[in-house]
Amino acid sequence: MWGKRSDMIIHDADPFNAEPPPQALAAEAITPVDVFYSRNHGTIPDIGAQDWQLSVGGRVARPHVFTLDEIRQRFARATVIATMQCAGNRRAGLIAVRSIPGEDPWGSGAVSTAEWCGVRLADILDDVGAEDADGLHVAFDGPDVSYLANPPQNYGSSIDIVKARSPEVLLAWSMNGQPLPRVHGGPVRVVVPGYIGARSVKWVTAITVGDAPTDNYFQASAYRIVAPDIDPETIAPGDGISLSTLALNSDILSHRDGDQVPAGALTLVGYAQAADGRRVARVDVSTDDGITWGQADINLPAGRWAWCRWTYTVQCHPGRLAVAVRAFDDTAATQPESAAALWNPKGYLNNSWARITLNVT
Ligand SMILES: Nc1nc2c(c(=O)[nH]1)N[C@H]1C(S)=C(S)[C@@H](COP(=O)(O)O)O[C@H]1N2
Ligand SMILES: [Mo]
Repeated sequence: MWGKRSDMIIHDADPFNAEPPPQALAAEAITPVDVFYSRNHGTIPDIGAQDWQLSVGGRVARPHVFTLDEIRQRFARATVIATMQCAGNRRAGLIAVRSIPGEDPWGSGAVSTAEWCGVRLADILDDVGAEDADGLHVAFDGPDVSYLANPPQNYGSSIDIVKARSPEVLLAWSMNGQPLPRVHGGPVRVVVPGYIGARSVKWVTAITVGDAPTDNYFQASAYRIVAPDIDPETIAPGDGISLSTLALNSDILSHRDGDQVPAGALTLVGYAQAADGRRVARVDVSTDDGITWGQADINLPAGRWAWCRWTYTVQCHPGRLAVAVRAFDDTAATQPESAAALWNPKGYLNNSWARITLNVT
């Protein structure tokens, strides 16, 4: 489906929602396109590169409608290696604490890394003479209509003007050196490194500078952290805490909970990603459920916005091996221990310690 590997875990066929098995993510620093997770809220549009248009307006001096040719010709090309992560990544860990009706049980695979190429959003904003006052927001609209929204509406989202003008934020038309595939937002999508995937609007057709976040359902009602005692059916626009930056996170990709492994040398592989462009300073692995810890080997990330991969080898004996992983960033911040401490009614941003139990035989 959609050019993906046949072993993808399909949560829904339409809207298409699928994640790779974690072992497939473990293999490479840059995720192959056929492995990259995909998250959609409506039917995937079919827009030809020649037909695509982007209208930029709102608080700008010279509103303008761009074609892809114009964007390619007039602006400098920019490339960023960035890890995209859905706010619902690792939701299954929250569901294990308490059920989350109506939301897909994403496992470890709603996170992937690509080399994105296009132009800087900042250059487009400069070109149209966007206002630059504090507190402005830049809204993105996609053409895909979501019947999961209340009321049904096109997919949209917004980010603050400071992030929008940061050099890592792109309008991308290529992914890993190929034209951006339709399922990932081709011909052109927004890529907002460091923010939840929901802000990286696909098939973007309108950009609007305004003095408040967009009132689109996916900004005003979804992708917000709501208190554990609130019934999500009763959430009104503006309730809860709006999500932007991802949290420091890490996970085990090479093995899954309950896997059987032979006694002897065991090598675990995973990733860690720091929040907001910070660095991963250390990754700790425990094989006694968090009592003692050893340090994993960490590979230099492919860039400031990319995950950092780690490996850890341990000699193991027959029995039960309770593995836990936690990362530290360069401010010494670390991950919360328990998923229960993070449980929220929509199941977002689980960045608790990664934990699996292996059966060593
Ligand atoms: N137009 C549009 N953009 C969208 C979405 C969508 O449903 N429609 N889903 C968002 C979410 S929640 C995520 S996590 C990422 C997923 O991007 P991918 O499918 O390329 O992995 O796209 C975001 N952009
Ligand atoms: Mo997402």
